[in-house]
Amino acid sequence: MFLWGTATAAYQIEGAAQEDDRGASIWDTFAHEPGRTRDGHTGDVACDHYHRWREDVALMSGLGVNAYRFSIAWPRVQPLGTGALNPQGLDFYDRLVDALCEQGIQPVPTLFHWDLPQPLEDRGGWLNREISEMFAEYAAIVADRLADRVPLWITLNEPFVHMAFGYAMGIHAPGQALLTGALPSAHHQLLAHGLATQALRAAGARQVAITNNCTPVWPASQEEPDLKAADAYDVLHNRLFNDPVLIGEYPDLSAYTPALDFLRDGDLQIISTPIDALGINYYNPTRITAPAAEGLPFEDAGITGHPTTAFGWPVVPDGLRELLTGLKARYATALPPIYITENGCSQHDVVTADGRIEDQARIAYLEGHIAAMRRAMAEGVDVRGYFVWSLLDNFEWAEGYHQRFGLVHVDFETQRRTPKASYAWLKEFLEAQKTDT
Ligand code: IFM
Repeated sequence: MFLWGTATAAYQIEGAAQEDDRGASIWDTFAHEPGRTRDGHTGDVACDHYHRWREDVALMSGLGVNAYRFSIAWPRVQPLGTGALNPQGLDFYDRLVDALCEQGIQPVPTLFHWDLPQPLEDRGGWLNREISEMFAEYAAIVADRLADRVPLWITLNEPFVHMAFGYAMGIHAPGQALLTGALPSAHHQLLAHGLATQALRAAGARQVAITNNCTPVWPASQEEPDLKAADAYDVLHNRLFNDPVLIGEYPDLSAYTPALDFLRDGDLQIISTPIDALGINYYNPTRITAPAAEGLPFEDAGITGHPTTAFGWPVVPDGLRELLTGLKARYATALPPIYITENGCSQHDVVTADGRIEDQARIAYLEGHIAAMRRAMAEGVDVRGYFVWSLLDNFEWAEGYHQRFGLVHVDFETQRRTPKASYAWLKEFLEAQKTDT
């Protein structure tokens, strides 16, 4: 069965940041530091999903999706990140999973979507190799409870973004600006993925995946310096996270680091523990040119000539086909089935006087990207599911509540949910899929 779903993440929707013995995460700390997020927004309340989850499950049921990708907040399950578990945290996800199953919606949990327990950050965060083992311990705890009802598990969400924004540039939690010094955080996340894959299997999980956000990289010209810069960017954004998982080796990282001194014997075998699927998040391609000054070996050249989202991201649906066929060409038989675990756009949504949200640009975005995914499938890429980012407008990290990605509008004053025109469009689209098959 092809999975059609929506996606969310714990810190972006749950709220209830201090309830039922949830521990603090790095995002609680970061968002409360002055100047870190736009207008000082935090996820303290977010969409209040922790209390309104029944309504949100009903929205998905009304939409007609057969899958839901959500993330589990590690600090809810283990407030200190290791050791004692918090039964109330596990109970929350247990109830959610039951409610989804009752509605015929397959739960697809992600174990880490950037909300590291703060006590683990105090021990070095992902720069500390030991966190990888703690992550596997946490994965086993969650799977012991849920694996009987959860067929597909995702270990990490977008380790590239967590490394680049969180540890290299400091624009996401934990706010470190280490530039290439951030690379160990990538390795330790990947090691955590491998160890967790093994722990999940031992605890009865049937299928395990990792979600990488990938981008087709376009050189700004066919001149040698631009080609070289584009290759360096492809290494950092895509291959650093796909190669070790799928083929058990790192790409050439010499443009970034003289030595992989974080790598130990046996690590790559663990990281390349076979997975059952690869999650891909796609938003846009990236155009790269040679750097004008010393520093990183590439520069973002920007993409013009395409519509843009409210974030200013170029809308290039065929980039999804290009990405998927490119992955197949590169990894061939090492490429497992793919799930598009996120795709969607922020728009300047307007609520009309009679309360409607006519987000036609979002409909065009989704229609175009689904068509591009289907072209890739026709070219032989094995895609098994597509998840819209996102079910609800939510806390968009450093942008706070200023970027709206939802199929459902959220009034953050009242928590009122209003399905947008894109929700009605997707509902009709999904109904048509049922009659087509
Ligand atoms: O909101 C994020 C999500 O948490 C991870 N992928 C990209 C989305 C839009 O920026």
